[in-house]
Amino acid sequence: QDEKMKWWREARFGMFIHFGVYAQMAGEYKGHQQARGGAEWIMNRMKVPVSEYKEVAKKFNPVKFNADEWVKMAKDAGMKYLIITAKHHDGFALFDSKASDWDIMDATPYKKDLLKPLAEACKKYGVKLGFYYSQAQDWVNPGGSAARKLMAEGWPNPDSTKINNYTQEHDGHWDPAQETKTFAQYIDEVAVPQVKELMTNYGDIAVLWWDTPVKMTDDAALKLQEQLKKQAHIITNDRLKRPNFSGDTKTPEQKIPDLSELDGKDWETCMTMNGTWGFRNSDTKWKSSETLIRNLVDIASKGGNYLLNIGPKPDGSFPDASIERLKDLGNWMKIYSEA
Ligand code: JFZ
Repeated sequence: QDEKMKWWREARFGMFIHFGVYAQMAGEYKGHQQARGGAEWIMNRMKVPVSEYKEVAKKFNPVKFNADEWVKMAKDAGMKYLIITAKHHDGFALFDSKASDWDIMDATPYKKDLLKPLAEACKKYGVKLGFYYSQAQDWVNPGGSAARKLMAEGWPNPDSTKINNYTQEHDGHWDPAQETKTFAQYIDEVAVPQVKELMTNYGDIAVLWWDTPVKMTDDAALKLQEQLKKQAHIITNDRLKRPNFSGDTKTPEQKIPDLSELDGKDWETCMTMNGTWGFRNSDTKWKSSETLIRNLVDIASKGGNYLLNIGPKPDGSFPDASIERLKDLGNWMKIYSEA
């Protein structure tokens, strides 16, 4: 246990990457801005029907994606690991999955596994690779769960009352296509096989980052956990299922705990550079480089790790504001590692 945590405890700094079809929408639907939440939530917040969201995927073509560039930017900023959304709540797999057609191979014009080159680049540059996998919420693969959110007021759909009532009666779902299978079927037919793919096809995986265990059962959690045995040293967070599945690390979100809140468990603060995890054109509320450096120092001094997010643009490049901040962090790191 202590042995597998060794690199993580020394790492201090990692890169989070939220990338998927939502980047293509960038916080806007039919000319309306999403009112609340991260742009990666647009499908749920604005109740985009499954068929329409699949149409958006047909435009998702991240031709400027360059794995070496991404990993070098992380490494030059002083980051020791990288965690990418292999699948977020929209259920879209950024990798070649045999378990679902809702993946980058079959649903987009790009038709290349994005995680393969990323895994190779991580290996090449000595950056640890982790996968974020939304195990419970999946708004496209039938049977996945959906957090109950009312329709965003920013999208004045004339049917919003009807749709809101529908979501209340259908466990958060807004499209009948989401419910043609049971949650247990979704777990067996999509989640478990996909986690197996992630654990088998990409070499050494350092972290599995679970999220939002909406409707999770012990049975589902056990089956998913079983797949992790293929990676002897994998570290997991505490979001697989509560209670009983506490994982190795806890992940306070967007906040740095006070010393008095720490209980000896390993922890990692994940944070955005602006106000969204997934790319959003209109979000220009960037934290200053100085703030990010202070956060890193604060977190490191308390024994935690800082997982700082990038939301790449739909073409696969990083926003300029993010690149600038990564450079500033890297320069600061260089000065203080040589001193
Ligand atoms: C989740 C996701 O819903 C979100 O899109 C993003 O991926 C983020 C990193 O994780 O959001 C959460 C999860 C947990 C809490 C808050 C937001 N929490 O524990 O307060």
